[in-house]
Amino acid sequence: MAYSDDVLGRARVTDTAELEEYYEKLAGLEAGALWTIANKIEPWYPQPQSIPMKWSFRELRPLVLEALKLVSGDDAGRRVVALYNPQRRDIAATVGLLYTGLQVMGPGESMTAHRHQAAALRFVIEGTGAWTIVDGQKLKVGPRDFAITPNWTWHEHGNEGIDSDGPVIWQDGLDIPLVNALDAPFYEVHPDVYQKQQGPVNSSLLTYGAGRLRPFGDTWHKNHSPLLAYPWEPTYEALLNAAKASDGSPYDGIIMEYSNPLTGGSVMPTMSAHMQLLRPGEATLAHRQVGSKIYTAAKGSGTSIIAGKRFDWSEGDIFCVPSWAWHEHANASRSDDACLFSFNDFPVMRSLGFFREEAYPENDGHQSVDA
Ligand code: GTQ
Repeated sequence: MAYSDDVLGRARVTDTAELEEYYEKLAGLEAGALWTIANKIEPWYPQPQSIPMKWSFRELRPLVLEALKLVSGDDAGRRVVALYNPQRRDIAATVGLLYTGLQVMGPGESMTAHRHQAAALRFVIEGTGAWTIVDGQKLKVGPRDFAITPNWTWHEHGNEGIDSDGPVIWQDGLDIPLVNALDAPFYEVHPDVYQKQQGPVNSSLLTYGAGRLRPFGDTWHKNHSPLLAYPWEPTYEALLNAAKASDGSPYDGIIMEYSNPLTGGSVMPTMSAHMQLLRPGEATLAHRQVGSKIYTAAKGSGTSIIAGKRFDWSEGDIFCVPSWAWHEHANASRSDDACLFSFNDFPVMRSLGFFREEAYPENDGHQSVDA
C-alpha cells in the first residue's frame, strides 16, 4: 500500500494566485474547494487526535479524595475527576469518543437519580459500600466488580458503608463524546428525585448470572444485557479456568468479554468490556484494531507499549489506546498474575462494518520502543 499522496486518485493541485483568489470567493459563500482538504478528511488510515496516555492512580487518588471535602455530591451531581486526552478536552474525551472518570462517594452518601442518552459502565477500584439502582434494580458492587448503566436507564448510586469503611472510588466509562458527536444527547432528572427499589438486591444476577442457563421462555427484548453486574470472583475464576484449557490469545493473553448472556454479544450496543489475565512473565505480541480502548490495571503490575511508547502500570492506573495504535502488554512479575480491565467502542465499529485488526508484522511481533 502506497501512502504517498502524489498519485492519481489523490488531490495534488498546486495552488496558484488565481486559485487562491478562487478559494476566497468560495469562502465568501461558505463553500470551499474539496481538493484543498480531501487528503486530510479522507486519510489512508485512522489519524486519531487522541494520544496514548496513562493516569497514575497513586497521583490521582489524593485529589479524587480531596473532592469529598470540596464539593457535596448533591451540588456536583456526580463527584467525578474526569480524565482528558490533551487534544480532546473540548469534547471531554479520554480517547477517541470515549470518556472515563474517577467517581468518589463518601460513607453514607447517595446521589440523585437521572438518565441520559449516553450509556455508562462502572469498574470499582476501591471501597466496599457501593451500590447503584438501575431502572429500579439495586446492585451492590465491590472492588473489581463491573456493572452497566445502559443508555436511558434511570440510575442513582451511593456508598452505604459506615465511616470506618471509607469512601468508594469507582471508574465511570461513558460514550458521552460519541453521543454528542452524533448530536443525540438527552438528559432527565427523576421526577421523584430517588427511585423506588423493585425486587431483591442483585436480581439480574440472581436471574441471569448462571452463565449457560437462561430462564426458559424469557421475553427480554432490550438491546442491552439483562445482566447488570458482573462480580470479580467468577470473572477471575473464568480466566484461571480458561488458562488451564488454552494458551489464549498471543496478543492479549487469556481474555474474556463481559457478554450479554442471552445473545453472547456485547453488554451494550456502543461499548464492550473485557477482563484479561497476563500470566507470570507473559509478554504479548503487538496488534492494532479500529476502535478506542481504555484500560485499568485491575491486579498486579506490568508494562504496555502503545504506539512505540512505554507505559508502566500498577493497580488502579488507567491508560488508553487510540484507534489503530499498535499495542502490546507484559506482566512485570515472574510469580504473580496481572489482570487488565478494559472497555472499548468495538460494538460501534463492528455494527458499522468498520472493525479491522492487524498483527504487527515486523521484529518478531514486538514494537521498537521510543527512547
Ligand atoms: O454516573 O451518570 O462520570 O452522567 C459522567 C457523567 C458519570 C453518571 C460520569 C455521568 C455519570
